[in-house]
Amino acid sequence: MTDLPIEADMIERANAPLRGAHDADYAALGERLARAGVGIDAITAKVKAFGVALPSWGVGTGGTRFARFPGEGEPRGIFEKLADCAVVQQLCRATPTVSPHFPWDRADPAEMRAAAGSLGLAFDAVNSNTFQDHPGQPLSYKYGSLSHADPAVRAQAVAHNLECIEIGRAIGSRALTVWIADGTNFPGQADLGRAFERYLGSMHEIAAALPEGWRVFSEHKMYEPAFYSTVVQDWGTSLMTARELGEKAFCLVDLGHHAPNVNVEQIVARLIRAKKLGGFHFNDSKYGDDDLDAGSIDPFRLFLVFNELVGAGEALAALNPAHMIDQSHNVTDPIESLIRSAGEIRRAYAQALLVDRVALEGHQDENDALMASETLKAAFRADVGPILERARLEAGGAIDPVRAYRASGYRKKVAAERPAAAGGGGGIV
Ligand SMILES: [Mn+2]
Repeated sequence: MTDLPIEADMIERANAPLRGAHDADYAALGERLARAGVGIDAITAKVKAFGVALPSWGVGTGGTRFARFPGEGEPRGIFEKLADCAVVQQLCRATPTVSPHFPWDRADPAEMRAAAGSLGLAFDAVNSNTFQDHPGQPLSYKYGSLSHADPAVRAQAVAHNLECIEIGRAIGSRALTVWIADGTNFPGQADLGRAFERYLGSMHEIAAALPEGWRVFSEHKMYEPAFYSTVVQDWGTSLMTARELGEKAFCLVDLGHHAPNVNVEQIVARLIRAKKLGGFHFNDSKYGDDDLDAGSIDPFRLFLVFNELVGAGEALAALNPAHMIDQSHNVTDPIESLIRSAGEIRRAYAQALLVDRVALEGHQDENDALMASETLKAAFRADVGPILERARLEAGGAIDPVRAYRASGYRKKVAAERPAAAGGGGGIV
């Protein structure tokens, strides 16, 4: 039996007053799409099948680079994080999996798997953490981890990743995401070539330990905490890594891990072409690795990423990239922010499904730049809200999940049960 945090009839009660307007809006959008030869139910079915993993660290307050302001009722460990994730999933029905981070989420794996199962959740990729020192750890990562000059530190970092794989096996995961903070602050601090060679050597050891059917994702990030050079700084290095490691290794694109204005959708297109697109960390940013809610700053960019994914068709299906949210910040209720991100990611997907690809290709072939651009914009401008509502509703979720969440009183309830946490783990990943 399940121990779902939101009472089942609460969602129905929240939906009841919205149902009439939703039905009318869905019918109106259906009629409009039918005029363009698009069947709304087929789009809804695809959106309904699209899931994105929640980051375990995203249900806590991440903080800024300078300070952390704890929220009320923050989860104190993985089991309370799973309960919060279950709230998101119950209401939006778009987030059936959780991506855990170790050692932040360390607990008995059998209990983790059972708890997730009883909440209707499963686990997506496990994340290793060698970007900070942990209590009881013999050697420091201050000057790097998988690329450290000292083989003993590298061995410790490799061993941690192997442990993550073991935990992942036990909780039903099938992928490991590796992001390292290794790099330098000053020219000359490390040899750029030798540091990368050492990183590749460590990653070879990790890749060799992957069980059958597993993948390892290499996540790049341009800078921070290293400000002069980062060992895995961009998709070129990530692709070199994935190619060198072989068939189980892929690249993970975190939307916020690039220089401002970089054409991320083109990177996605290139990684699909290279058959090395492994997955995403969805979020949004204005300046750097801001980890803001997906689609909150530049929804058009999110749409353009999905346009590449949908446009890739069979090539993408073969890659089956992992969809994960990576966000964590300071000023909203994290559950509400995750609900919003899941909705915006599905929105971008639904809009991308509406692109008239035959027309687009025709305009491209005829060099009709204006009509090609307008064809994309027409899909982006479509209000697919009723489709998102219907996808949630049909799966037992809420028409308006944030409103239903607020009506549930969940935050108030957990605030009373969970004393204010001092730690909880950071979110700069
Ligand atoms: Mn990330």
